[in-house]
Amino acid sequence: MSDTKVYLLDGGSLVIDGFHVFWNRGPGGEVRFPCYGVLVDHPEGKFLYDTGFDKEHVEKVLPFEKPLQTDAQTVPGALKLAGFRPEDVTHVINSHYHFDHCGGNKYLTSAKTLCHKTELEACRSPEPFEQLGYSDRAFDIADDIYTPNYELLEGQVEIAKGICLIETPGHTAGHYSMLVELKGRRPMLFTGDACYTRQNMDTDCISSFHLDPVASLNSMHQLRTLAEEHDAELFYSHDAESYEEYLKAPGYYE
Ligand code: 5PN
Ligand code: ZN
Ligand code: ZN
Repeated sequence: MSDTKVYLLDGGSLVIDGFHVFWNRGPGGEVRFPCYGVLVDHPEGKFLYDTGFDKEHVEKVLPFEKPLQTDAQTVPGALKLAGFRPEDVTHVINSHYHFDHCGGNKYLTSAKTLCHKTELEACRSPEPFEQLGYSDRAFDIADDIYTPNYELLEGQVEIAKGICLIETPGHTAGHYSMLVELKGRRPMLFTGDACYTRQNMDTDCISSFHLDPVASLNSMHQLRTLAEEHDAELFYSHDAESYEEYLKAPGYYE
């Protein structure tokens, strides 16, 4: 059996305000940040954690976020760079169902969709202040796109040997971070939106998009502790500076 490989699939970038990245702290002003998916090529399947945003959706619903996405930064384009086709993906896992993490699900029609039970409920009946975040529901539309084959999860789950989903609620109701163990390097801990950037972690400052700020802060602390315990490297969801240093497909971690 081949060993596990991890590919980061570049998904383009969006703009939000500095006060959204650093809640009540800022500084304000435009911040352009990356979006990406994580393909774990594993003996038990090909697992894709997060699928970025759908450019058409953002242009229509949130044009003020100024989406940049080339064809190579769509899910099919980025998979191709890594040497895969959408049909090869066996499992889709979304950290949560904000539009910038599930926009490419609609391409992955052969995959099983792993989903936190609470997150699916939350995105189907969002609080008023969550409606924009949960505005792209194409992934859940049964008729004209596809019928996702959901498997609902709760708690901490090892979805395949060495791939563990960690509950990190607060940003949303049912958020999952992901820890991946590899043969040849430190474990990789993908925070998802439980921590946008290294600076959020280092300054104990959560993002302004959240369901529960106290739970958000606790989840960020949980990730810090987990990284220390496992000697894991933290990979942040929207950190332009760190992202430059990450290896992107066709490169991979193993
Ligand atoms: C990138 C981004 N923009 C807007 C929102 C929102 O309203 O909730 C989450 C979110 C985002 O991640
Ligand atoms: Zn989010
Ligand atoms: Zn996000």
